[in-house]
Amino acid sequence: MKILLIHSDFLEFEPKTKAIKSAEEWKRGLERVEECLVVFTAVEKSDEKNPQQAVENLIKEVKDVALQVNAEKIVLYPYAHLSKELASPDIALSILKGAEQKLKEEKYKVIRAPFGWYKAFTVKCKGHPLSELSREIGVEDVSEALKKEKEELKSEFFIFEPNGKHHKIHLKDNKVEGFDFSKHEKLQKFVNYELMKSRIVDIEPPHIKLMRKLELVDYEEGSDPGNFRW
Ligand code: A3G
Repeated sequence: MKILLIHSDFLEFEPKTKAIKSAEEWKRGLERVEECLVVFTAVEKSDEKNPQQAVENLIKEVKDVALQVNAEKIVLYPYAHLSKELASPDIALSILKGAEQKLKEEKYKVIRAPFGWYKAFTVKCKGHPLSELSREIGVEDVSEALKKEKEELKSEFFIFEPNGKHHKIHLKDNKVEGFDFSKHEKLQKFVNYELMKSRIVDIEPPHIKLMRKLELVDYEEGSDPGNFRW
């Protein structure tokens, strides 16, 4: 994704003609936004690999600049002309909508200029050193992220006795070694379950997409990676 950030006294835009069939509806004519950070955004093909991370990385950059220039209002402006390798309109729009929602959740005022139009616009750049910035935002392939996680995850298992004695156990030839389970049949079943079955996630489970699409569950940014917010 490539973005151009302009800290502005005002932005005026007016959708003129639809550039694509799936252009969003717009009935309001000319729109004027005072005191804002305008984020001209071209979503790129590479962002399709991991749209969720593209949203996260986009809002991180935007928040970073908004904080530095002390802007409370953000205009997300689809601007295809910053790249030659554009994402499909569907994905581009969903990433912009995702960023809009997340920034709103963080109490920014967000105006999203309509997607899929040729628009007339006037922008008054403030002209201070941080008022014109550009950023290139990359994403990591989902499968690469999972691969990394797989490489980093290494589990060790121990059985602790009430008296504090502990035994490191491990799997060898599909048998658990390191503890005598002869008097602990149920514990053995439990340990087998924990150790035999691969607990490493190697593909994204299919329900994740559905849960996010239906907005039932998403990742909680305030916690360690991977924890859910319901
Ligand atoms: C304009 N200034 O750019 N990223 C951003 N916008 C996109 C993309 C993309 N990958 N694909 C389509 N119009 N659009 C006018 C939108 C955007 O509003 C663009 C219009 O569709 C035609 O490409």
